Amino acid sequence: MELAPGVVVTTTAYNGQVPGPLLRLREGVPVTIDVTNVSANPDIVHWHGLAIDSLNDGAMEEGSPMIAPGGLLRYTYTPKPAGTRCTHTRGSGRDLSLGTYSGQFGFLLVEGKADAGAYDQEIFLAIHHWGPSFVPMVETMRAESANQPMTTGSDVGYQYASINQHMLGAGEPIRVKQGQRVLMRLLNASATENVILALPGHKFKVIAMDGNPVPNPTAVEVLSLAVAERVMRWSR
Ligand SMILES: [Cu+2]
Repeated sequence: MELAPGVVVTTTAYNGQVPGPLLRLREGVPVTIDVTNVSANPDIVHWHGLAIDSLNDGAMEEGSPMIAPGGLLRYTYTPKPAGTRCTHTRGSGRDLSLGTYSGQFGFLLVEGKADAGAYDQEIFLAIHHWGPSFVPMVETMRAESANQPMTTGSDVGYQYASINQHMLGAGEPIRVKQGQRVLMRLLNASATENVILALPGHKFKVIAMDGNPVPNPTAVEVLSLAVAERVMRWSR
């Protein structure tokens, strides 16, 4: 994947694309999704934010099966509740080329009766961090009292960040016309980093968080997304 001219990362991805294919499902309408694992490692697909049975949920700790290399798994479930959800793989152990460090994530939209209202454009933005490595974790408070940095373990640091396929400045800009109403669906698909976003000169009206409608949509200048959090907002 070429994040920017000359900046290339190698990763595993759904159908060879990052983010993976956009899945649009209807709330309450059963689906069957076949996943073939053509990678060299056992894998699993987690359907994040869905209320479904544990065999199909794609969570090892709940007993969902892994997909062996070369194997196929058929997921069958009835998607609910409506909202901006996502798919991603799970786990990695200490291998930073696997699991949520990889490009295996994508948007999963469960469309319900409640509509987001009229809009001119719908834009999907997924944020991810690349080039992970273990870095020393420094506990600053204790470092202060000891008068020197104290390494207490390891953390993960990254070389690059991207929005969809590209680093800031390297991709196509979002093109809008004056007065357009733009529905943005944002996903923090980073393995470990929280994300703060702003679009100077614009405000975002947050209408859903973590895929679920907020009771009082509020206009904000800065959005903060925890890992795997999704925000849906209006931008003018
Ligand atoms: Cu998740």
